[in-house]
Amino acid sequence: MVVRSVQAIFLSVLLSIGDVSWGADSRVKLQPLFPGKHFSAPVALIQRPDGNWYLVEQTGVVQLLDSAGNSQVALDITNRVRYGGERGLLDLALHPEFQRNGRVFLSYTTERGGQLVSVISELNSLDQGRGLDRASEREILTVGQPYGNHNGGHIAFGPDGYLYIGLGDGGSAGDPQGNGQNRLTLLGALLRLDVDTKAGKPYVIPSDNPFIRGGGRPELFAWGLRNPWRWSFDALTGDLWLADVGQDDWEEVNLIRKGGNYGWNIREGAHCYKGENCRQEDLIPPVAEYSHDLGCSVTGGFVYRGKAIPDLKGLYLYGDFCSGRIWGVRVGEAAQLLLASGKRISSFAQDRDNELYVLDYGKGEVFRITTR
Ligand SMILES: [Ca+2]
Repeated sequence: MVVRSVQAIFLSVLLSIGDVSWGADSRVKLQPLFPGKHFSAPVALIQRPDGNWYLVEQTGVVQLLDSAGNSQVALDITNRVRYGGERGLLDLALHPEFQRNGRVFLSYTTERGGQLVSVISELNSLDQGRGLDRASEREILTVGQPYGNHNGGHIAFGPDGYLYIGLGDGGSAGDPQGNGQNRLTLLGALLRLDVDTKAGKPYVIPSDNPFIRGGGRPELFAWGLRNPWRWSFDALTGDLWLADVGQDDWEEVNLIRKGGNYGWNIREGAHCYKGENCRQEDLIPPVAEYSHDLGCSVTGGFVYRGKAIPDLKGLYLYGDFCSGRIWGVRVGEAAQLLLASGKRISSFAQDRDNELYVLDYGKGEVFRITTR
């Protein structure tokens, strides 16, 4: 308890002087990307091929920003979005051929007939994306959410050109419906869809999805997840790194394999979730984990493939929403603390040069990760 209270004091000091890069062992620092700009509940930042940015506000707004920080509202769907807590507009993804076809994908929660629903939809950009056309929205997939939390919501295209979608276990606590281990639900899983269909269908199943011939929903790519909050493909190798938010004790980082079962709610991190003994075989353990002494909710980042910080090359960066700590890890090695930032890290972002950024949910700011 003594250790815990000392950490609590340390943390409160950090949070109160959050702009200071803290500690002699800090290996990076944060530099404002858009000085003076404060966004409302920022949860995602995506750079367009032309260098401009889309910043996603959880309330239901997408801001378009140029490199000088000039912003304009590209999309406002606040009237379609159910916002609050872990609900809201949660992500945006650009089609790999965005420059040619202007296709933009959204992920958000809404309410229908009194029930919370996750929506994955697509719309077209106008004027090379200066505006996103609300009227062109068409739905790709909807998934009912039994509780308000653990909605996942991250979407991204893989190097294979398919759309990946992360969904949480449906919520509450402890996964009362057992969705994580149920391959017949889309909840608690990472999905993979082919959205380049010509037959008028919103999507088709990629021919090598693991359950295309049975054994589970064919949309599933990996399963046994609790609440995947931010994941990414290594820009060099294509490896898929995913952060899965823990329940009571352990936050985890996973390297995702096709068809893999990541253990929830049998295990939390590398530990049995309840009791001392649990099934271990066929459950893929995390690459890294940390206890709730060091944070409370993991936010996944990216493998650093930029040039500005050679020291970080090949490290997977991730952070914690509550403590603001940022770590780096390589497979088979211990995680390294890079910075105790004091920020409420809601997301990381990667630019065209593979340099990395963090979003601070607390003050609504965006920071570039730089050398000390
Ligand atoms: Ca797990």
